[in-house]
Amino acid sequence: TSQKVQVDFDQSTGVAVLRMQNPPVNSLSLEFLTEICINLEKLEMDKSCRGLIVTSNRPKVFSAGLDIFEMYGKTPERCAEFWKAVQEMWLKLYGSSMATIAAINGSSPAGGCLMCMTCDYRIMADNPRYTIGLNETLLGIVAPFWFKDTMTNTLGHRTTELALQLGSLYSPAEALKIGLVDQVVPEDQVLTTATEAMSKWLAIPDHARQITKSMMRKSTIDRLTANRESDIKNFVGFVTKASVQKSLGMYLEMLKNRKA
Ligand code: CO8
Repeated sequence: TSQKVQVDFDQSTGVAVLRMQNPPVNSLSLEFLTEICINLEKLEMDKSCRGLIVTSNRPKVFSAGLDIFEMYGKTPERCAEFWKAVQEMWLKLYGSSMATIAAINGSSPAGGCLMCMTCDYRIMADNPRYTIGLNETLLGIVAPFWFKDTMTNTLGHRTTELALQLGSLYSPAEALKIGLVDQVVPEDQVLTTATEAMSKWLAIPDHARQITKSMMRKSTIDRLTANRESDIKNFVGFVTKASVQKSLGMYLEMLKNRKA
């Protein structure tokens, strides 16, 4: 464990809890993503670790998604390195052989929503101020195909079509209704509910659950694995465009003004 990622592993249950703590809003920077990946790899290699609960140690926010500053005013080389780390995080989580549960104790836009959708099961706090969704279009950017695939696998084609084009951010109740989360519980019960749910997942023989999970997700994972380089090129080309930089600048300005 380290500064931005706190991992507590319970030997007796085989369940690890990974808490994100990258102030103020757990935005996914290159450094933070790298730390998350290192911790995921360690847990994945530990055969006694069968379940993973991902949650936030920050108030009100699960994760604000990708760090917008990693996409704003950066060199193409740096953008490429950043994007590779985003891919890596997704590949590790979506392909994890552990049973994974997102304990969503705050807002979770864009990359934060992606993280949640990589998990096998999602539990969200019932606070109506929290939102979750892939809001990329609101920033003038486009969710990559594997974000889209992950959402399609979760919600189905039509709901994803609406959600992605409109950049919809859903309240917990709305998210439950469309199946973006599986359970909504009082805020102080998110983690205990996740722990209870995990025991159900771990009651299934690991090998049968793992092979089934892989069967459901393999084609989606293979699609990115086979196209990582072109996906990086595409991201760098898109995000460094003057028009996209302008959109991101305006969005950052909006975030700042909204506060005042
Ligand atoms: N990246 C960097 N900084 C951020 C981000 C972010 N994603 N989100 C918030 N911050 C900053 C804010 O600007 C603010 O900075 P400062 O204190 O210097 O003014 C600080 O964090 C705190 O933010 P708030 O005051 O807004 O905190 P709140 O608790 O009121 O709200 C929210 C928290 C709900 C998370 C809110 O900050 C928010 O909505 N943030 C924006 C989230 C967002 O839209 N993220 C999208 C990122 S893009 C992405 O993840 C996928 C991109 C896919 C690539 C597409 C291909 C090109």
